Parts: sequence; C-alpha cells; structure tokens
Amino acid sequence: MAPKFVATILLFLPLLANIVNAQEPAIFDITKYGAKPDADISQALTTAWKEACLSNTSSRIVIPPGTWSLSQAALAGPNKSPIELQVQGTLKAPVGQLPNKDGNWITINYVNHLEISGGGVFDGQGTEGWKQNDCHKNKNCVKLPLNLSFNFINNTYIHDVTTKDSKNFHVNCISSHNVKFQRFTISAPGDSPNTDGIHLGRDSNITIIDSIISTGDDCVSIGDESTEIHIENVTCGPGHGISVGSLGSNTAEKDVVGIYVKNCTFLSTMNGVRVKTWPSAPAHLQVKDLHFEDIIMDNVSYPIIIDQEYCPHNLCNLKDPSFVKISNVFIKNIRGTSHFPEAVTMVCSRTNPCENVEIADIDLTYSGNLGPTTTKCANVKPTLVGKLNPPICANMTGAQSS
Ligand SMILES: *[C@@H]1O[C@H](CO)[C@@H](O)[C@H](O)[C@H]1NC(C)=O
Ligand SMILES: *[C@@H]1O[C@H](CO)[C@@H](O)[C@H](O)[C@H]1NC(C)=O
Ligand SMILES: *[C@@H]1O[C@H](CO)[C@@H](O)[C@H](O)[C@H]1NC(C)=O
Ligand SMILES: *[C@@H]1O[C@H](CO)[C@@H](O)[C@H](O)[C@H]1NC(C)=O
Ligand SMILES: *[C@@H]1O[C@H](CO)[C@@H](O)[C@H](O)[C@H]1NC(C)=O
Ligand SMILES: *[C@@H]1O[C@H](CO)[C@@H](O)[C@H](O)[C@H]1NC(C)=O
Ligand SMILES: *[C@@H]1O[C@H](CO)[C@@H](O)[C@H](O)[C@H]1NC(C)=O
Ligand SMILES: CC(=O)N[C@H]1CO[C@H](CO)[C@@H](O)[C@@H]1O
Repeated sequence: MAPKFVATILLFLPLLANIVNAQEPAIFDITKYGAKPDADISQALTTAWKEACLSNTSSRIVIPPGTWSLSQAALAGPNKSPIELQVQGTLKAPVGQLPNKDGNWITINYVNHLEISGGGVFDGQGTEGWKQNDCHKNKNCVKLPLNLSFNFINNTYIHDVTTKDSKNFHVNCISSHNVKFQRFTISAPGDSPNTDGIHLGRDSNITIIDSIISTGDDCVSIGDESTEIHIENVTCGPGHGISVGSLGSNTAEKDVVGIYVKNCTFLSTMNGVRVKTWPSAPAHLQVKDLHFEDIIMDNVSYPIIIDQEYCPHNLCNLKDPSFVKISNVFIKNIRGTSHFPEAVTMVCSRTNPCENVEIADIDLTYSGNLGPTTTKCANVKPTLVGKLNPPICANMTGAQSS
C-alpha cells in the first residue's frame, strides 16, 4: 500500500470516529434513573423519558433484560430529537387496577420520530380483568384500560416487541401519521373479551407488516378518517379478523380511504375481511379504495363480509338504511376454507348501493354438512373475474347482479 494512501487514511480516522460517534444515540438506561427489579419503575421510566425528550441528539431509552413492574406511564413529547424506546425485558402491568383508573397502561402522545424495539414484552396481565368485563352486553360496564395507547405520533417504527394479555384493546393508535408496525406480536386467548389487536382511527399511512396477532376480538380494527392503511403478511387468529368500522353512528365521522390487506392468513377467525356500517344511523361518509388480495382463509367462519345492516344483539333497527357509501372494492385471490356455508356476504345499503366492486379468483370451500357454500348479496353489482367458487352473488335480493 502506498505510504501516502495510508497517511491519508490515518488522517481521516479520527474524523470517521467522530461521524460514528455522532450517530450513536445518547443512552438513557432506566437503571441509572433508579429502576430496580421488583419495584415500580414508572418514576424511573418517566424521568428517563423526560431527559431523552430534551436531548439535542437522538436518544435511546433502555429497559434491560429482566422482569420489571410498571404501574402506569403517560409519556409525551415534544421531543427535540428522535427517541428509541428499547424494551429488552418484560414489562408487567399490575394485576388489579391501575393507579389512574381513567388512564391506559402505557400512553405515548405527541412524539415525532419514535422507535420502539428491543425484543421485549408488554404484559398486560389481563386475565383477572377479563372476568369482570361484560362490556359486550352491558352498556354501563366499567371500561378496562388499554394496554398501549399511541396518539398524535408521527414517523414511528414499532418492531420486534410483543404485547400480551391486555385487559382491553392491546394497541390504540389514533391521530397518527407514518407509523409502521413490523414483527409486532400480539397474543391473548381467543375467549378474552374486547381485546382488539390494533385499533386505528384518524390515522394516515399506517403499515402493519410481518406480524402475528392472536386475540379475542378484532385482529385489526379500522375506525373513521383512516387513510392509506397497509396490512401485509399478517397472520390473524384466533380472533374476529380485520374489520373496517362499525361506521355511521356519529355525524362527525370522516371518510375511510385506501385500505390494503395483502398476503395475509386468517386461522379459525370469526371473520376474515369485513366492512360494517350501522343501519338507521345518521352519518353520511364514504368508504373507498379497499383492496383485499392474496389472502388465505383457514376455517374462517365468515371469510368476506360487507355488511351495511350491521346490528349486533339487535341493538338497532333496520327501518332506515346506512348512509355510508362504499365504492372501489377489489377482492382478489382469496383461497381456503370457510367454517360456515355463507362464505361471501355483500349486503349493501339500499339507498347507497356499493359501486365499482370487482371480485376475482375466489376459491373458498365449506366442508361441513350444512349444504353447499353460499353467498349473500344485496344492492351490489360486482364485476366478476376469473374462477369463482362459490359463484358470487348468484342469489340476489335487492338490486340485480350484472
Ligand atoms: C441543546 O441545544 C440548545 C440550543 O442549541 C442549547 O441551548 C442547549 O444547551 C443544548 N442542550 C444540551 C443538553 O446540550
Ligand atoms: C404530526 O403530523 C401532523 C400532520 O402533519 C401534524 O399536524 C402534527 O403536528 C404532527 N405531530 C407531531 C408530534 O409531530
Ligand atoms: C409512509 O410511512 C413510511 C414509514 O412507515 C415512510 O417511510 C413513508 O415515507 C410514508 N409515506 C408518505 C407518503 O408519507
Ligand atoms: C412474514 O411474517 C412472518 C411472521 O412475522 C415472518 O416470519 C416472515 O419472514 C415474513 N415474510 C417475509 C417475506 O418477510
Ligand atoms: C406472505 O405470507 C406468507 C405467510 O404468512 C409468508 O410466508 C410469506 O413470506 C409472505 N410473502 C411476502 C412477500 O410477504
Ligand atoms: C374451526 O373454527 C371453529 C369456530 O371458530 C372452531 O370451533 C373449530 O375448533 C375450528 N376447527 C379447527 C380444525 O381449527
Ligand atoms: C342460492 O339459494 C338457494 C336457496 O336458498 C341455495 O340452495 C343455494 O345454495 C344458493 N346458491 C348460492 C350459490 O348461494
Ligand atoms: C391496555 C391494557 O389493557 N392494558 C392493560 C395492559 O395490561 C395492564 C395490566 O393489567 C392492564 O392494567 C392494562 O390495563
């Protein structure tokens, strides 16, 4: 090697080291802030978070391996620089009530450039709470807290962590933009009430990818004002599947645009992909650009459902139609088995029929003894493409099929 070249490299080495150092985040290890095993770490975590928010360079809050008790934490920005919350250990919620009964277990609000990582576990210890939960049948029930509540967060990457046994919804992600969940595991038993996996609402550009969601309620539920939601390579089950809605009950609701569910697998879920809107409900809004593609249904009770007469427990009436307009729906390459005969349901609003619906390459078989696989359709004229098993909308009520 030419001496001059070596000299040049030597000259630049300190500079290189500086560049590397500049990229290393400042570390905020909770044990440096008084966190001890077997004691509530909420104070240590909150203090570390506050200091990280003030950091002029990017920061990393570290929760080391081990089991840590966390009674509750409400963490908020603004943050001066990107923050990473690296959870290497297991965070355990209290078994009983949280200190602030009106709050969630862990809330993170108003943060820009957040990363949650580390391979650790958020353990909601919900088993006790589920027994008390009767919200599915009692309107005045005591609402149990959410496990992870993310609101007004932007440019966030949440990956390689697990949330288990939440007392209620596992994750609520509201009013947030550019958020990606990857290798995000959710686990709770199939009979745990109201334990939705990820609930989205008033969000844009959310990606949920390469993840496994097993729970007692919706795998992913998508509320109003959601746009550009991408769900890809996600396995759901047990649970209730991926749901848009229920929509229509509140006049303030805004449009849902751009939902992409691709390359997903549903294992023994109650529904596969579903859109539900309330009849006799006041809100006029649009639901459009829905893409459900390359999906495997394995023993799914109701694989494909658009239901604009959604009325569980007969808590509403069917006198008036839904005013939610559904259009541009693409359902393509859906294969597998249905646990009940009615594999495809498309019951659209009689005053706002579904428009521009394309259904291509469906192969759903029903192996039970309740007769052949069926479809139920109303107020929709889908464009049919490719091989379709069962024949789609062969039996129509309401508007005629094309
Ligand atoms: C961060 O930057 C501000 C403004 O440049 C400066 O006043 C402050 O002292 C810095 N804080 C730290 C902790 O370096
Ligand atoms: C997030 O983005 C929205 C929309 O651009 C913006 O209004 C909001 O202030 C941002 N929030 C944060 C915490 O950066
Ligand atoms: C959507 O979010 C991802 C991060 O998950 C980001 O890389 C991408 O630029 C965002 N797209 C838009 C259009 O903002
Ligand atoms: C799909 O997700 C699963 C589960 O997280 C993962 O093991 C697999 O590598 C992912 N596939 C691709 C192509 O990334
Ligand atoms: C599609 O999903 C299957 C099953 O989850 C996974 O094995 C495969 O890697 C995924 N492919 C892509 C491109 O994500
Ligand atoms: C199929 O799904 C039903 C209803 O969810 C469930 O009871 C049954 O155990 C499942 N069968 C298999 C083989 O997984
Ligand atoms: C159509 O309806 C008849 C009678 O209700 C039923 O026997 C048949 O299986 C249905 N066919 C399809 C494809 O839904
Ligand atoms: C979200 C949620 O339900 N959080 C629960 C997460 O688990 C802790 C532990 O019970 C519960 O207290 C929280 O309520």
